[in-house]
Amino acid sequence: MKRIIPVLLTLSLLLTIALPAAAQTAEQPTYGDVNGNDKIEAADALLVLRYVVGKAELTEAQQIAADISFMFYEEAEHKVDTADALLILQYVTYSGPFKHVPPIL
Ligand SMILES: [Ca+2]
Repeated sequence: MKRIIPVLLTLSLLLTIALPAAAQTAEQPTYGDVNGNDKIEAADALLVLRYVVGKAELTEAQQIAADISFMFYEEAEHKVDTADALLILQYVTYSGPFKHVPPIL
């Protein structure tokens, strides 16, 4: 059971990512796409890190898009932190919880 939860969460994240941009609203941002350019990339992780150290501002929708670690780790808090940046980078590099997930693009 412990192994299936990360798989289900990963699939949930991928389904969210795969939704067409037109179907999304400000209340439903794409998880991981913090800068809103319809791509999940290292630039999103960098934006999260800049926010964490106070060098960038994030809108409420961007904070929702950035706050993903709670989906993977029970102990994660609902706040934007370095764990979120790490998960975005792991998604980009198909490592960590994404290492068995085939590329969707
Ligand atoms: Ca992006």
